[in-house]
Amino acid sequence: MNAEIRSQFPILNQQINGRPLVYLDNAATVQKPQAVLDASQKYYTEINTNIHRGVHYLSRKATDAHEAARTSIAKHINAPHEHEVIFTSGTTDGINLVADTLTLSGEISAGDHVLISGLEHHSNIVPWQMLCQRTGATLDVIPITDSGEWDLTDIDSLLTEKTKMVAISHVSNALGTINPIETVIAKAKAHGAMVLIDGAQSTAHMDIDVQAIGCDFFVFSGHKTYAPTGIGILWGKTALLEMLPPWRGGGEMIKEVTFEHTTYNELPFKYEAGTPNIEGGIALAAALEWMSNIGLDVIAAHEQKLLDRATSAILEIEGIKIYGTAAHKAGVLSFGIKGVHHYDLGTLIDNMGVAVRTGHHCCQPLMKRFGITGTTHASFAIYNTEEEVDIFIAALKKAAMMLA
Ligand code: C6P
Repeated sequence: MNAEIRSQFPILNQQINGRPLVYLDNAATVQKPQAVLDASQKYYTEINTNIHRGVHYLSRKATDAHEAARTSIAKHINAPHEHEVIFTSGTTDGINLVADTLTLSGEISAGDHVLISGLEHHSNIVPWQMLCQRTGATLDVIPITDSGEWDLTDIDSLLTEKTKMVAISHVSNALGTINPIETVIAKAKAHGAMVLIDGAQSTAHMDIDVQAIGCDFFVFSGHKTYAPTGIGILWGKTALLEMLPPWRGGGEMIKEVTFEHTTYNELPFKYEAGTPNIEGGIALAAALEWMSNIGLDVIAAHEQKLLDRATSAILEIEGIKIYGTAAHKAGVLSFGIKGVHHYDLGTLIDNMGVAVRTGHHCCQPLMKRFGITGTTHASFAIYNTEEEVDIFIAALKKAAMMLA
């Protein structure tokens, strides 16, 4: 079964430095299956034109395909209304949209608090910092335990009636921790705070049901869910999206423009100024459908098997330290080897055909929490094999010996 799935990824069928590519950088971006490549190609070879703007045949066809993609994506995340599904360029774009419109609206102001956690990606830190600088609000941070989990000991003093927004990640990109978002969402809701979930690292590994999660906003990136780069989704509750002001001005987001005054379009177009990534949206719907056809539970179970195999094998290496040892983890293995710099390690194993990520993973505050500048980081996807895990571990052992 895995061999059949793997065969759907043409990029994996190549040699790097004379060795078969072992691609373990999936948290950064996943490779694209043929079904998604076909959806992109079909768009450009059969449909391409601008949408919502023409009466000609292709324009209607492209508009229908774009809106059908929105419908399909809404269904995938169980959004109650498809007008709540906003096309963005990715997770970063979605978070900035929410933070900026909250700033513009005055919905968050001096004296209010925003709560994030200590393991957030910079994309879920900096926009809130900017919001705080612009509004006079205060940024609070859930601390992180040695195992890389939220330390919720003081949550009741961190999350109070002053907290207006709780912006937290579903799964940590740097450590793989699956965060107990339900606990924090329940507390946020008890205090009337809004909740944004950064789903960049969860959407490719678990079923997403925004209604069951109980958040107000959910954001993710297409490129981490087997779709192209430059496309993503912001889902938000109708009442909030109606209440917040438009973000960027331009075509499509307007109802009527005069030099004196502009009225704005209804949802979702109010937040979609300019020509969208039409092909990206269509390919994203194809990618989510492709994942659903395999089954998110099947994907998660496979990645867990690889993670368990890699974790027990890596512990045999002298001087190894795993960062992120939570009981509930997605397929991410972040580690350091005593006396070895992560860049040297990453470079050496790249010479052996193994692609891993090294560095701070856009989580500098988290690295600081562990007193390090970065880690080496392997992350697994449905197309990876047990054999690849063994090649990765053997390469690591060899590199560690050379660098010792
Ligand atoms: N993490 C990684 O290697 P964009 O760049 O907008 O698609 O996604 C940003 C982002 C936000 N939140 C989390 C939890 C993320 O993991 C990412 C992207 C990549 O881990 C690039 S640093």
